[in-house]
Order: sequence, then C-alpha cells, then structure tokens
Amino acid sequence: QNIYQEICKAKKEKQKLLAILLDPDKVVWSNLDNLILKINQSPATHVFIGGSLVENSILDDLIVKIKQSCALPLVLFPGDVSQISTHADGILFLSLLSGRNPDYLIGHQVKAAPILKRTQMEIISTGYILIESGAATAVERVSQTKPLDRDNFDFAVATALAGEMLGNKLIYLEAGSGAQKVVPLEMIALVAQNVDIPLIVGGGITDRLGIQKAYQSGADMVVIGTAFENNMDFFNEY
Ligand code: 1GP
Repeated sequence: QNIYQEICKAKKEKQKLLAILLDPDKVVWSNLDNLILKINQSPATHVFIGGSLVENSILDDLIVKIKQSCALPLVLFPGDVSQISTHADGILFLSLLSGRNPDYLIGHQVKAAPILKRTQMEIISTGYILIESGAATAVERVSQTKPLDRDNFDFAVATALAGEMLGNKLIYLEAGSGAQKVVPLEMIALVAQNVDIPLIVGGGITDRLGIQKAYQSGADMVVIGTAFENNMDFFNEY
C-alpha cells in the first residue's frame, strides 16, 4: 500500500515520474519479452495498464507475465469496471470530472467498489479531467462526454480544485490517447499552482521535449502510451 506514498514523496523531493501506458489490446504477445526488456531499460517509474475495450482474461495474463520480470508498480488505468485484475498492484480509481455523465462520475465506481473491496489492491482515487485536444478521442467517444475547453483555464483549475476538495488523491489532466494537441502548458501550470495533490499529465506527448515541458510546467508524472507503442526504442536516447 505504498504507491501513493511514493508518488507524494517524489513530488516533495521534486523527482519527476514517468508512466508507460500499455493497452492490452495493442500488445503484441509474440514480442512481449522484448517489450518488458524495453520497459526495464526505460526511465519509467510506473506501468499503467488499460484501454477502451479490454478482455479481462488478456488483462490478467498480461499483468502476471509482466510482473514476472518487471519490478515497477503495475497500476490499472481502467476504461470501465470490467478492467479490474487482482494481479495489479494498484488502481487509479477514476472519476471523469470533466464530463457530466453520471456513469463515469459514480456509476462504474459503485459497480467496482465491492469487487475492489475483496482485493488487496491499492486504490488511488483520481480526478480525471479530459481536455479538448483537436479531434474526439476514445475517452470522449466511450464516455459520451465532452472534454473541457482547452482555452478556459479557470474552469480547468476549478474542476481540479473540486476534485481535490472531494478527496481525490491525484489529478490527471488528459488530452486523450493519441491526441492531436497536448494539454496546454499554461493550464498544467495553473492547475499545478492551485492544487496540492500530485498532478499527472498525458495524451499526445510524442517526444522528449514534450515530456520536459510538461514537467517544467508542473506535472509530477507524465504518461506515455502511443509513442512507446509505435516505437519501443522511444526511450533509448532519453
Ligand atoms: C492516455 O494519457 C495517456 O490515456 C497517454 O496518451 O497514448 O497519447 O501517449 P498517449
């Protein structure tokens, strides 16, 4: 039960964190050993696992396999209640604060809670905020919610603050996987200045400079999914 404590410790010590996001549906099983090797050689501090549509049996097998040879904390980043595996170390217990679809604010969480109660998994309550990023992303389509306006910084800050006041332990500013535009740096900076809890930023970041800019703006953790998915050597010259 120490994933969150470690994140807070890193924030306090100004050490930046990096999560590689794996979508189980996109993992090539024949190349899994190499994938794990690349993760181990990368600067990643966490592995997130999740996707829009995932078959649970695949999820279990994937997590078991990764844990055999990767010591990083494995954290579920679920699209819905079906994406819970008891083999993970923790779960981002997400509430989609940017949307007004009750299913993604509290509905899925009510279904998941009794299942999670029976596991030893660390549950990390996370205010998940989707920011408009050019074209509709999978999060928008699946959740049937609208992202926040990328120019309305005040509303993004107010939403993050509300998440913190509701007791969320993390705020996740999300442009969406494969986003055309990343979360605006000024928005990251303003949210980081206004909330005390750790800030995760992800979506559409495709190079090292993008990672550094997010950190410099105030992100405590950056999530990289698509860029690593497309090129497992992404971190070679990091
Ligand atoms: C998506 O923030 C993550 O939930 C990562 O996005 O796939 O664009 O890196 P990318």
